[in-house]
Amino acid sequence: MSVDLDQQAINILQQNDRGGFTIPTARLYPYQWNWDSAFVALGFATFDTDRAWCELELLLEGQWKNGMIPHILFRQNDPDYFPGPSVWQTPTTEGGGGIMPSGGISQPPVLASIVRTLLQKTGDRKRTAQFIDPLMRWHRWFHECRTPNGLDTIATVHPWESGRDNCPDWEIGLSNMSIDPDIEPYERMDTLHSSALQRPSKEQYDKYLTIIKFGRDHGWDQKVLTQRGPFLVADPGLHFILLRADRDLLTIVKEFGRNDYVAEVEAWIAKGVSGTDFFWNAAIRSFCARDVRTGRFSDGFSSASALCFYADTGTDEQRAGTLDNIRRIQSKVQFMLPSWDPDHPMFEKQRYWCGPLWPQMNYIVSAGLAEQGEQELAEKIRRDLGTVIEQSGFFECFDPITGDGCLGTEFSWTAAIWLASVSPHHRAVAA
Ligand code: 9WN
Repeated sequence: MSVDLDQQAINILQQNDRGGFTIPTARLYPYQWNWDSAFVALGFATFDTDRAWCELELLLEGQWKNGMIPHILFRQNDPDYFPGPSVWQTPTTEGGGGIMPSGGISQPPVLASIVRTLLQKTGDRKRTAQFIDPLMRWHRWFHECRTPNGLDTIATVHPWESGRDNCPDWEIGLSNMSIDPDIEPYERMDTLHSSALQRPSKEQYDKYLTIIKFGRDHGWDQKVLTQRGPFLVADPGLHFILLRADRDLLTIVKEFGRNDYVAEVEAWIAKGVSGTDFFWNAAIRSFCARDVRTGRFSDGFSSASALCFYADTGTDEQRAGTLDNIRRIQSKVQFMLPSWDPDHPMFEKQRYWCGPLWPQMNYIVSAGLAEQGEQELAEKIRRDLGTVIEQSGFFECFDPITGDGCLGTEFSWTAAIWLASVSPHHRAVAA
């Protein structure tokens, strides 16, 4: 049974291959996405290490002059997706952008951590070395362009940058925003390819487009977008993922004797560790998103709240509170870990980031818990992902109560995480 699933997963990655890079799923997401590609490389690495490196190399092709690696690379125009390149209108290199049209925001920087994993798996120093400068430039961009004045942590300007698009976390920022009356009328494509009941609302889309319009009107000047844009929320997901990635980048630069970079990365790590407190919502003993301008906390436990272990940060009390919340949630759902708190009034078990469990998030949550000695919870999260995939197939995300698959089918990161971590044979097939 699972040998067949291994083969199915390999077939999915090969079918979604568009010539060296992989789309997340046909029709719904027909371009190369940033953190998707990074996770996908882990899957390719189990049967074709050259192809795994290639996925990441092509992602670097989209890097902007200012160091940002965008969330989507538009190598061609595909009418199946909205908003496409004609809406984003990002500059090309001469205007400070990249060599190809792209999104004007970034996505969670898991790349350095995955490059480190590939280095460990393949021992390929030559291919690793070419990532060092681009990774430094990207992380520096996060630390410089996404750190708001007066704050000691990064924040995000658009829910899409967090990768957790319509998580209820963003209400603290979206509820302060008004919709720009000048956004052009538009037709959504996502709700043609998948159920509208599982996707973000019309009001949320209007606000997503309002932020894009602001970026476009300001020539995608990233500092202006951070300081004056319509939305500014600090996200524990981005914070913990960047801190972990900074740690992995430090290991890489040291291993490659790049002493010129060591002090700078160490300073980023120190900033990340001290910035962790900003996210601590003592009222619910969870790391939560926080609106930077009002200081208001979000009030639910998300799967990103659990990433403090992955980032190896937080006090004993903060870690204990996080574990208590995870255990409380475990008693409420069949399959761990949902993306949003089942006790919160905005929990919806099949609506995108309002409840479903997500393979790539749970992979890093589980890895962090295992590294910090919480084997039982780590294994429960890993096994539950295997069970829902066996039960329903390679969906984008899954209902945590029934295990039903939601949204995109034949999904690349689900196939990749299956191969790299969940399949009973994952160790045997690893390169
Ligand atoms: C916007 C591709 C991406 C993921 C995100 C997920 C979803 C896009 C969308 O799909 O976002 O970036 O149009 O809904 O939320 O995490 O990278 O799989």
